[in-house]
Amino acid sequence: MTKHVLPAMVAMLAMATSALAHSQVEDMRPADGGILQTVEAIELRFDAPMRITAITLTGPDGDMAVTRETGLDPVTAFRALPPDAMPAGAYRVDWRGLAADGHPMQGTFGFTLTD
Ligand SMILES: [Cu+2]
Repeated sequence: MTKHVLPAMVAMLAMATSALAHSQVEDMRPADGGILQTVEAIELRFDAPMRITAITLTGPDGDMAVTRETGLDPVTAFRALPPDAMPAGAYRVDWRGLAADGHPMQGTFGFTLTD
């Protein structure tokens, strides 16, 4: 039984530390799991500046071009534009970034476009 105490404490400490240290995603648009007819922009919000190093949009037919409005500076609000023509279907956004503390971060979310 005591064997399990230390790993649990380490895990709790790690969670507390990362919660303080990392820039965290606060919000994303479209919402994860959202069902929409159109998408005007892909937006990410962070509680501390994040340098987004890569963002990809995968649609029902594969990779799609994304136009960054936000450059490579660390930001709390990132914005990119999807292509004009987006077929109905399932989409996934994958991003990578560097948090304010220098740690690499990544995230994924998805949405569905209807006709
Ligand atoms: Cu960190």
